[in-house]
Amino acid sequence: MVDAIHGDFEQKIANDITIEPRDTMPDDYRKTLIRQISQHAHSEIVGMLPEGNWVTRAPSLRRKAVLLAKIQDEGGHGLYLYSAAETLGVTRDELLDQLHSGKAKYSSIFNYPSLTWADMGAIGWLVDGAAIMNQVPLCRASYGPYARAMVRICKEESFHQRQGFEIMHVLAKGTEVQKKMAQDALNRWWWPALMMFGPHDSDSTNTEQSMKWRIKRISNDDLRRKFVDVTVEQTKVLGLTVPDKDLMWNAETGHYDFGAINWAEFWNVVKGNGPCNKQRLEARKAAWQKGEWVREAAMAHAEKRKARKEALVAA
Ligand code: BYC
Repeated sequence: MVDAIHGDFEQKIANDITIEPRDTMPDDYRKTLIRQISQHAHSEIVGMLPEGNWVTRAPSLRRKAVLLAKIQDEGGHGLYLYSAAETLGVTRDELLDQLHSGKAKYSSIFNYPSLTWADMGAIGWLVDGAAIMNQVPLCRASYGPYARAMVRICKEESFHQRQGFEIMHVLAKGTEVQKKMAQDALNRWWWPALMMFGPHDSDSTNTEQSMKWRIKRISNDDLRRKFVDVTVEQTKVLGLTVPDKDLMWNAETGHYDFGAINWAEFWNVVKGNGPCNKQRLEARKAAWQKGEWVREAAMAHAEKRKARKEALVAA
């Protein structure tokens, strides 16, 4: 169907004109966006949990305040993303039902435990670092509400990454025990961080179509390679070692070659059998149940305000 202002959907995509909620769009485009944006939103709110584990044990008041602010940002990212998904005609309740029933996916990375304080550094540095690499191109995604939400999210993620790197830097330049702790966190988070980018392009079911629709701008493997190139250099600054014996600079390609990813582990985690999948889902469900009175109170307040406004208009 042709839109008089910008031409049809395909033309808008070809001309990099964003698709907006009221525009005509193919059903599959809408479905893909709901899938990706909601998975992303779920990842943000599940991603609050491994860090929440360390709020009461942060080593100083400053560290605690920073960690709290970061976790709060992630809750905010979830809200922007759920709102963006809602513009596609799905309700937040439907999306949360899918999360709570275990039907919806969220990022594999958040099913790993945060065992020491150094994990707060590794999560910020590696997990948020991988997230930025993946999300900066999404600021140019073809769907307007998603692209605009990503702009603010990326700015905040960038601060998160730096605070993570700073924690790692302090530990890596500290006592022998602290350095060991930093190395151990790097060892445990490195491979799961590489898995965050998703399966190899040859095994990725959605990439080809999502790139045609300009939702995704860069493929899973290309983003992963960019991440390795940048992060290996940062590891050198820390004086730590990437846990990959096959990692080697390749002068011909101008990129690092790196070892094989354990895809069996990745799919096992995605299917719900990772170290913390059960715990994460239980925590989200409990938070939803405990929050019922807050939702009810907010609705009652909103209805009261609406009634007062209507009465004023009528008077
Ligand atoms: N974990 O065809 P593919 C954050 C699934 S939050 C689980 O390549 P696509 C942060 C994939 O869904 C980080 N599942 O998929 C928060 C698909 O299954 P379905 C989250 C994964 O969508 C707090 C199947 O595998 N970021 O930044 O083209 C603190 C085949 O994959 C994963 C986003 O969500 C995975 N890692 O590409 C700190 C960004 N990877 O859905 C940080 C937005 C793949 O067909 N999302 N799968 O059943 C994306 O950019 C893309 O969805 C992905 C995957 C690159 C993740």
